[in-house]
Formats: sequence, structure tokens, C-alpha cells
Amino acid sequence: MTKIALITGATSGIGKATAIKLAENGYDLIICGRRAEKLEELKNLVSKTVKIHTLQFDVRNRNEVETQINSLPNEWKNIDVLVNSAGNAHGLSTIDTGDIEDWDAMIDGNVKGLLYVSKAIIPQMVERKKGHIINLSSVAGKQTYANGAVYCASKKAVEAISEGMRLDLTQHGIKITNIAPGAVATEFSEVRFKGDKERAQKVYEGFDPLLAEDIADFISYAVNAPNRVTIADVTIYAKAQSAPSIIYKK
Ligand code: 8X3
Repeated sequence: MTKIALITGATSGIGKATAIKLAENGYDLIICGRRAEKLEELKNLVSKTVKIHTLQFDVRNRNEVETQINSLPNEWKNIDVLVNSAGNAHGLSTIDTGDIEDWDAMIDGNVKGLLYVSKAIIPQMVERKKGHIINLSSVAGKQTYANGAVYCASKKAVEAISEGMRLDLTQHGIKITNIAPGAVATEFSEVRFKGDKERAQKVYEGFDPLLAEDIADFISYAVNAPNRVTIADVTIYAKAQSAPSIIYKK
């Protein structure tokens, strides 16, 4: 039987690359995101080979998340793989100058949103005694850097949630994979810098950054590994990066 993967944050970056990759792998997909036109674009791109269902919601909105996931048609309810890819950085500021709205956005999306989506999907995995949850953390979850206290805190929370999920769900046959990427050239920095494209581009200049496809390739490896194998926790850096704040640029 074809497996079903649900991907949040599927309209851009790692989520989108993962949708394309898992479609190549033959997964039917539930693609989730905030932007209806982007969801349609992606649907048109991948629906030639596999079945696609779209859900439009903001992970920060608990009501929307619950209503949309609970109202999935029966044939879409048995989700085998959940990829929690939705998440963003908002601002890069010292703790004394940081904007509380940005803090709320990061905690609400990266932490609470991930929990809302997971909570709506885990019960059927427990019942069926199988499933795989991929949580997109960050190297920011491994090591705090200056100006990033709250973003790093939100990703440290993802690390703790991945560990906790593994402790609680392994007994039910569910695998948890935590992935911590370093600098990946996506819309990430543009969102962090609130649309300042020039500043965002500078982040990825002078070295060969990771691409969203590199992370998607790894997710594909993790979900297609033999059933006996759990890839528990992986950090992925670009070759030129050695720590969150250390990148060797030409
Ligand atoms: C993205 C990587 O180093 O900008 O999570 O925090 S970093």
C-alpha cells in the first residue's frame, strides 16, 4: 500500500524540497502551508505521479490545525510519516533590543505549532503501532549564538520534544528523527531579516551553503531506511561551516 506523508511548511524551503523528494519516492502527500497559491503550485508540480491532498493552515492557529487535520477524508487519515518542517526565525537582535512580537512568532510557530500538528497526528500512529516523525530542529538548537536567544531557545525546545517523543513513542513502534541543519540557502534569512533580500543574500555569500535538497535527500534516506533502523539525531553542516557562527568564507 502506498505510504502517506504529511509535510508542514511545504510551500517553501526544506518542506517543499522534501515534498518533491518524497513524491519521487512514491509517497502520497498531504502538503500543508499558509499560502493557497503556493500549495496549488506545488500540487501541480508533483501530482503527476502521486496523490496529493492540500491543507491550508497556519501551524500557530490551534483551531485551524485541529479542524483541518481531524477533517481529513478517511483515505488520508493513516499518516505514516510526519515532517514537521514549518518554522522560522524572526529578527536577529540582542535580548535587550528584541521585539516581543518576534519572540511570540518563533515560540508559537517553532514550538507550539509543531506540538499542535504532532498531537493531531500521533494518536492514529499509536493505534496503528507505526509511524515516523521527522522534526526540523537547527544547529541553533545545539548551541546558542549572540542575537539569537529566542530562536535558539525555540530550537532547543524542538530538541527536547524530539527526545521526549522518542522516549514516549518508541514503545508504540514510532520512530523519531531530529535533524539539525546549519546554513541552508532558503527564504529563511529573508524572513529573519523581514524581507531585506540584500542582507539575506550576504548570509550565503562566499561559501557553498547547503541546499534544501540536501536536507530532503537525507529525510528520504531516513524514512526509507530498513524498518529496524532509527536515525535518531543528525547535524548537517555545509562543508565550510564548523559552528553556528563560524563559516569559512572566500
Ligand atoms: C538555521 C541555521 O545557524 O541560522 O536554523 O541558526 S542558523
